[in-house]
Amino acid sequence: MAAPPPPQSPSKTCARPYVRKEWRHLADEQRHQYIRAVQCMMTLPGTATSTLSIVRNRFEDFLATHVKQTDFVHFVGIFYPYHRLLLAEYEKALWSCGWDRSLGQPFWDWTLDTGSKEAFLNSPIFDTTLGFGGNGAYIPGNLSHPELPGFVSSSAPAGDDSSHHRPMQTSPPNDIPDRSGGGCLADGPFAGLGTFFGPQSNVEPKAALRCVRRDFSFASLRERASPAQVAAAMALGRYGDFEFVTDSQSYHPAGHWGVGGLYGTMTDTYASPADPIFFLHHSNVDRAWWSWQTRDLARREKDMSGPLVMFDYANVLGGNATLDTPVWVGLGDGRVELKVKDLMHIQKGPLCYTYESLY
Ligand SMILES: [Cu+2]
Repeated sequence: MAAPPPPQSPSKTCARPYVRKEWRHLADEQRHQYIRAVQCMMTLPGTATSTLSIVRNRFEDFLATHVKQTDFVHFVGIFYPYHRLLLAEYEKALWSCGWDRSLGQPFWDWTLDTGSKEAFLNSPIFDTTLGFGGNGAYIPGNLSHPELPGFVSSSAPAGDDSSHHRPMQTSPPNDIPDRSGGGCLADGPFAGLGTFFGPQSNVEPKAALRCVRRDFSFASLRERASPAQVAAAMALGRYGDFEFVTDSQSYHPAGHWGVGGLYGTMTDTYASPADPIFFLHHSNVDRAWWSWQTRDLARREKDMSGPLVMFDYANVLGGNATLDTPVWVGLGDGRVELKVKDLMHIQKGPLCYTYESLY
């Protein structure tokens, strides 16, 4: 099923792209409106509930499809097109919940918060009124702590025959020395938020909700999402290199680990969209891809590669993604399927948006 065209462009043209802005560049009333739209999604029925009974609402539709698809859409070629489509669908749901139709999914430009730990902790993104709330309470622990929220421990036995399919490298490479939280999200408009999803790919019904957790690690953000790291990514020549470096090494894990640390929901590769801040992080990940694409757009709107199988960058288990590789999101009635080539340009085909600024 093809995605319907965005509401502003009944024709194939994209005369008035909607604008994705940095969170702190939105007016206060717009920030309130965005938060209310996310809260509204949490009150509407989910289209995926008939497929997966633990889906409680429209917001969790996006969590559900991400959890079910994680093994096929990370550390693979379609990482970027998949998340581009996921956000485009999330935007439609926001609009149907009152979000301003001239605006798209706001982004979190992490580079603005890598200057100092104080700047990070005081970032408008974590504001308790006009943002997404702050850190969780501190919980002592390390990678071998028994209360890990379903981590795939890096000490798992070698030779485990599921290792091809387990995202070993998606866990932080070692303990996170400056992790500073770990407890439930306790302040801000989403305080007390929980889900039945997780940890990781677990979708079995449970007796109690699991809270969304935060475990800030400024070092993870600074070391991997600094202006220098972003500039280094922008200098890469081929999509295959750009995808590998940014997906698994630099700013993509930085945003997840900076907020999620060791115990936080954002560090859970599968269930991270349970934290609403996920969508601001990934909007900036997409902005970085578009920033890279527009440096040589004629070539890069056609440049697709990267493995079909997770972490198979040597193509031992499968081939590479191409412009004809299918990309879909949504479970059950909410499913939308396109091809990579439909998602290579943000103002062509089904997409019609722009960023207020680029890297
Ligand atoms: Cu993802």
